[in-house]
Amino acid sequence: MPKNLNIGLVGGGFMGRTHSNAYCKVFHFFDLEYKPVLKAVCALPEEAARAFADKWGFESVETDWRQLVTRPDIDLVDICVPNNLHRAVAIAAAEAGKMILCEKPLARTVPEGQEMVDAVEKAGVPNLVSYNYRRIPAVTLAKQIVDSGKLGRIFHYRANFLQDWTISSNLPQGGDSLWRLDVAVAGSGVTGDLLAHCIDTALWLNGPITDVNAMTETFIKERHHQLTGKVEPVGIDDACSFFCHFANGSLGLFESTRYARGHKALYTFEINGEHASIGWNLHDLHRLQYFDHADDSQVRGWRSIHVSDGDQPYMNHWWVPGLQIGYEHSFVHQVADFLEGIARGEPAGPTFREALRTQQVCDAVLASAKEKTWKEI
Ligand code: SOE
Repeated sequence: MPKNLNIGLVGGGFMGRTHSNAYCKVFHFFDLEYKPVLKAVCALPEEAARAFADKWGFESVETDWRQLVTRPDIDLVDICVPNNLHRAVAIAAAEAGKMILCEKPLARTVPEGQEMVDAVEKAGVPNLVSYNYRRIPAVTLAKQIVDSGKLGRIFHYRANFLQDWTISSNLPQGGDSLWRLDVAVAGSGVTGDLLAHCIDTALWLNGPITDVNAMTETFIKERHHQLTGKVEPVGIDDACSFFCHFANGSLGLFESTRYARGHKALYTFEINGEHASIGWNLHDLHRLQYFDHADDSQVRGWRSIHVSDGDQPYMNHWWVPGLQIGYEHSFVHQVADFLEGIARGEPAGPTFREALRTQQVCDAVLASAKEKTWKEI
């Protein structure tokens, strides 16, 4: 018989929906020892919390996260609130002995993230940071191919995350839906929000980054602030590019912006090795591009692998071979891996400690751009 695992979700926005959907679906598709139960959601105002609870099937609501994290009937606290609250909620949840799943980035800064790592490790509670793109089957397949050594020595790692939703100068900053533009809440702009995804995948696939050299730009310097009602300086980076060295000797090139007109959420990466290369693109997320120099020269070329067969990562849990899945499923896989890890006593990654490495790269990138110099990690 599976054991019930009571979920307490803090935050009822976009990410709260992706995580709730994952808890609803995971037990139908994966054989798990733990069955998630949507016990409580915490959001403000209370009507919004009730509406969210009714829609997703949460049994109860809270309006103060401190109440939620100490409730004896909650086993797992899921943090889906803006970045400035991650630290306080995570530390309180750890002290209350709860398992924690926290949205990315871990924190606004390394010192905040370090406190969170210390808290979960002191409490000995299972913990995971939601870098969901690792769990797109094509990206997980890329990890398996890299780990098999098929690429040989790696020369280049290249990644982009491009959006265009903040180009208008009339867009305000701050408040429920636009906190990502408010540096006090978000910590940074595209670096913590988008490049953090690219860095997490890169560290996972290609190992540690040793030093970085970055530039950032804030194209729109002032915006109306929704909470203060005043026009205030914009403190986030609208765009950031950096290059770096990896410990394995390869060179990295990363770019992210919210000013690439026409691109809504285009995350791409490519790895070039001595024998083979791989590439992936979020807008074609079920495909992995693969070039193998060992192929017969007459038919050698880029293969576009449709990652939808039962022997490819995660796919045996879904429909029948050939029927592809999408973005939402990365969150279902994340919950499945987290719960399986808890059952086995082997944590799924990235743990808070592993996600702190991404935070270290983000902080070094921002410091490098500010000081116009190389920064070691
Ligand atoms: C920002 O627009 C955002 O929603 C990020 O916060 C997510 O992490 C990313 O996956 C999609 O874009």
